[in-house]
Amino acid sequence: MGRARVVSIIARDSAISYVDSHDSTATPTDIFATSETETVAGCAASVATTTYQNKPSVSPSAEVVDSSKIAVPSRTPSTVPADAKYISVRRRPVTMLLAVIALLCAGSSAEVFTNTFLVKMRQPAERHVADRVAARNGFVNLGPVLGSQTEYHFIHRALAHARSKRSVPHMRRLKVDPMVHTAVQQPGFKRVKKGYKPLSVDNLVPLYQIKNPANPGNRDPLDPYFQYQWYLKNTGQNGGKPKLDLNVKAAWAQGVTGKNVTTAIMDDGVDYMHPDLKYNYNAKASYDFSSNDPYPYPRYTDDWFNSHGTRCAGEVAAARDNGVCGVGVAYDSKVAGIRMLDQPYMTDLIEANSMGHEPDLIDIYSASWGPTDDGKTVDGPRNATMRAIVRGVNEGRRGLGNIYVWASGDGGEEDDCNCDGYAASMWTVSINSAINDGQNAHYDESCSSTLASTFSNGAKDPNIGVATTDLYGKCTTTHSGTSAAAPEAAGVFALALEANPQLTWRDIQHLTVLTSKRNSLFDAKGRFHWTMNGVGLEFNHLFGYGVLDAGAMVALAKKWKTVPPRYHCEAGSVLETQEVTSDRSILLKIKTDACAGTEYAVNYLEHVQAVISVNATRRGDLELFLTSPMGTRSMILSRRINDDDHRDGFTKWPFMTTHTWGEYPQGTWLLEVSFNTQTPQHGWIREWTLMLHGTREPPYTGLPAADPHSKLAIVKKAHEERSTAM
Ligand SMILES: [Ca+2]
Ligand SMILES: [Ca+2]
Ligand SMILES: [Ca+2]
Repeated sequence: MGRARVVSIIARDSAISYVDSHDSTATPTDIFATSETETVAGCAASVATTTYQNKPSVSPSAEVVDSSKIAVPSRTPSTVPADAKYISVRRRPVTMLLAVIALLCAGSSAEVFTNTFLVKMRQPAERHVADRVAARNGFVNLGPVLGSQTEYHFIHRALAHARSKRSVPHMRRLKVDPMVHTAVQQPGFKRVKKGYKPLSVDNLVPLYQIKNPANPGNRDPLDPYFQYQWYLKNTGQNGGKPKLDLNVKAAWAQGVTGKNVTTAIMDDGVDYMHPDLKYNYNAKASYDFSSNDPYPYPRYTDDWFNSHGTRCAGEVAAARDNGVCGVGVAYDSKVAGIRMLDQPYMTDLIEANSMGHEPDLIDIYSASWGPTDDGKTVDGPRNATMRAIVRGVNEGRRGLGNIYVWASGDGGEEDDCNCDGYAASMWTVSINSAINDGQNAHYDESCSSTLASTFSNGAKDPNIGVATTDLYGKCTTTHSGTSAAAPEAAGVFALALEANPQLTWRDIQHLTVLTSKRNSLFDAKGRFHWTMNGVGLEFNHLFGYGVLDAGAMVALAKKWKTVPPRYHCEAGSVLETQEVTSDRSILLKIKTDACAGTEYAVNYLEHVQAVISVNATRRGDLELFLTSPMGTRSMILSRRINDDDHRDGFTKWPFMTTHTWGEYPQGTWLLEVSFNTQTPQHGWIREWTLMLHGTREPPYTGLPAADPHSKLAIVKKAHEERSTAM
């Protein structure tokens, strides 16, 4: 019920004032992301905000929240610990309204401008009216942005796709049109596919090794490449660890194969004529945002550069027992192709339109791309894309919320996925990878926002990659990177959604936490150990809560009861600037009652965000640790040796941790700010705001826990003991 109202808030354009990212009126102090809306920030120069001017009433579970309600507790809590020297805690004033912040920046090179424009009409206009406005000014209207009647996506075909200056005359032309309120030329930026390795012809394996189709059921698929799909069934082939796999057979044996679930592959296109994909292709839900047509077929290049999406699609939904390649994790599910990567520059509107495409036809969006993994980039979703994600989780799947699955990144130990605003978002499920013997892949990044892991390449034998479909009807055994890991997770979630179509986006995350397994995953370098959090859940900084277990997830999904409503509590802020030097770390404290006594009280955590502004003479030498009142210490930023930024730092960047899932947030939180370097450095921490997200009620009360040793039983027991003690 409440959810529908929130939806209307998001959709009510009149209530929103957009500030162009280069509008000087957008000062950093205007910006704050509370609640689910999240997020975040980047270089001040390119921060864009969305401010809600009126105060809507908001459902507790929806992902956009009136922060004036969240922020102000009914009484002034004892948030300032007597012993806290460095700290001032203050609650945000009532006037602070919701802001969506997009990010930008640092590490990116000189800006470029594309030939596309976000055009906002003075009043709602039908599509054909907007078409006329475009035509009379020399533009083509590509369509509405996120279904809006006031915002449209225009292109000017005579302009170069990318140039270094804004096209002022074209913008002016639009702006003087009486129908047009504002026009913003879209900046272009880089988004890279994860895990792309140049192909050699040897990797391409011939197709059509027809075998007799036989009865499906409890037996192994007959598809010729199934034997290479060790991530589906690991028998120890090629030096792998037996039973270290996604345990999909246990899900299939429960009669669950992904029926009626659609996963969109947001990538460089999908070869939907492929004999292993064509019957599971959902054309209605597909689109090509790179060339604006309904056919997201990959663009041909000699080196097969655009094979990425096709490979990802096969992992999710390649057909079973058809004699072609292998099988998808959810081989009766559908895939949609959303082609959006294959162009010189990405824009906010292409990302937004992709992530908001057909949110009632598409259940799961799988993304294996992101900001450059060079270990010095800090970047994430911009304004329209952030709105698309928020709309997806609030309204998609008819209100249950879309599932966004994200590859955590291929930057290796030199990068930190918390610097990738897509992976670190609460609304994406970020997935890392392990190789066939349980160690992390050499390209894996680590960060506290990763929720779980699946499998990818990295074993000594290059052929022990991910076997799947390939371009032009072929098959491959060498799909690679966390790219290959994310679609496996999408497939597992498709199984869970068939088992229980009522699961919300949050249910999927809870199921992931409760059913992922440590199995034999380990850090090859011995840096990150498995650790128990305050309610008995084991996590690892590399792997999150462990490897997905499809059989266990489907079994629990079948009896799942939707978790209670979600609340958002701004637990406190430290706003005094403190100097940090290489020989003097800073320890900040926030003591919080987690909004106790208000209607936004959070008693059982889901995500925690530390929104931080800090800069340093060398950003890459900074490390940040967040410790919960129950003693769980999350490394929310690790050293990045290639990041030599000395100017931008982080501006209101929402570092996120999943490691305190299920914990109780009341008490003192600690933030350690330090340098990890031999070279003298110094910096300034200017803000730390602690955002708590979770439920007021214990989340698993209605769920029977048959096995007393299961993760569910352990957390449930902890929660029960607590509520009786209270
Ligand atoms: Ca096309
Ligand atoms: Ca097949
Ligand atoms: Ca990265």
